[in-house]
Amino acid sequence: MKFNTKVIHGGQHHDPSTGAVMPPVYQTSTFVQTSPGKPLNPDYEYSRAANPTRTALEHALASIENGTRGLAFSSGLAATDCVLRGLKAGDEVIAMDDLYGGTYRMFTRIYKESGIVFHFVDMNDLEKFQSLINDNTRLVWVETPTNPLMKLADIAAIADITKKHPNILFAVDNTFATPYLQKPLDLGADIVMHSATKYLGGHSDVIAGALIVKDEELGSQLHFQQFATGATLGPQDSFLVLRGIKTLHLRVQRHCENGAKIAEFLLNHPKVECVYYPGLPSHPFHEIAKKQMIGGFGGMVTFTFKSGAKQDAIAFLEKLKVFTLAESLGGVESLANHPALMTHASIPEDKRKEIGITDDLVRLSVGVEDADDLIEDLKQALA
Ligand code: P1T
Repeated sequence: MKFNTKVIHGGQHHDPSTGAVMPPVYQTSTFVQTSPGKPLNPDYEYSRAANPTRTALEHALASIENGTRGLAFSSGLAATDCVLRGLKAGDEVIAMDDLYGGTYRMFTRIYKESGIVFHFVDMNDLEKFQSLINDNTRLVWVETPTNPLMKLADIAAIADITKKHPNILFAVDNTFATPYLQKPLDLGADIVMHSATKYLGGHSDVIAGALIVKDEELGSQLHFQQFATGATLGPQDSFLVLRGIKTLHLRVQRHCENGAKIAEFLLNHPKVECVYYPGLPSHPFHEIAKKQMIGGFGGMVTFTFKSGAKQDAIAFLEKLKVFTLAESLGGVESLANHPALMTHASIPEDKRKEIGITDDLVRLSVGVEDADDLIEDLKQALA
């Protein structure tokens, strides 16, 4: 199947008991057994291990990312946590130096405390990256494009390096790109992670996470971690994400069109200093974007003010009318965010400055409204 068919049919079956076209919300914690240890249906005994609505979503996830196994979690961070739980004290992780603030907080305040060593590096410096690999390296963690600076990493080039080291897993947070634009497993990554709260769900009505892998053994190990620790997605939320996936291709196409128009508008605005959008030829990683993001460059646009003033960013955000000032991204409605004060406040100020999350930096999640209305809104707020 082609991608646009997979989002609707991939891994899906009509409900065997009723013929329902959409999988019912199996709102049940447990399943009947006919004799001790003999469930009526051998696939289901307790919903932490498996639930049919979650299974339907997990099959869809595996299908759209070209994996063999999908796992649905109670949040994006729970999905990330599941991967990190496989590590022990002394193991080392090499991570991109620009990450969602919550991921950075988990790495530095939870796992660093338990003895795991983290190296944060710009993955575009492949020599520097390679020089950090040693016998203790177990995981390479990349976001591309990154949140919020829209940096890119060359997934295939990193996979070429990690493949030479059988003990290293290479994970890609594909939240910003979505599988409509970018398929990390095809490019050589071992694990794809999603905050399914974002584009997969697509309607700002659910918190969810996902892991997808190609290797079946790795899939079983991750499922065991998830089952044994418990951060599974409930049936109602699984249904919502599954429904979201069915229009992913339509939505992302429009997010890309609107994102490109807004990036262009901001680029030509006299009060705007820098625009970070991988679709712009001036973007430092535009060539990598053209190579690995197929069909568009997404709906996330970040920019700074010519004045460099935090107050200008705040005044702009307070004046928006169509864009909503809120954390999160990837929903049908346009959102605006001040990373330093909101989503990335958990990164210490000196670290934020070091990587470029300045106080005049604004991040836009461009929705699927009419682009003219969005541009008018930005115009009046900038004025
Ligand atoms: O919020 P949660 O579903 O747990 O996902 C965490 C997460 C992981 N990775 C990326 C790239 C993310 O953007 C997020 C969540 N981000 C926001 C809430 C935000 O506004 O940036």
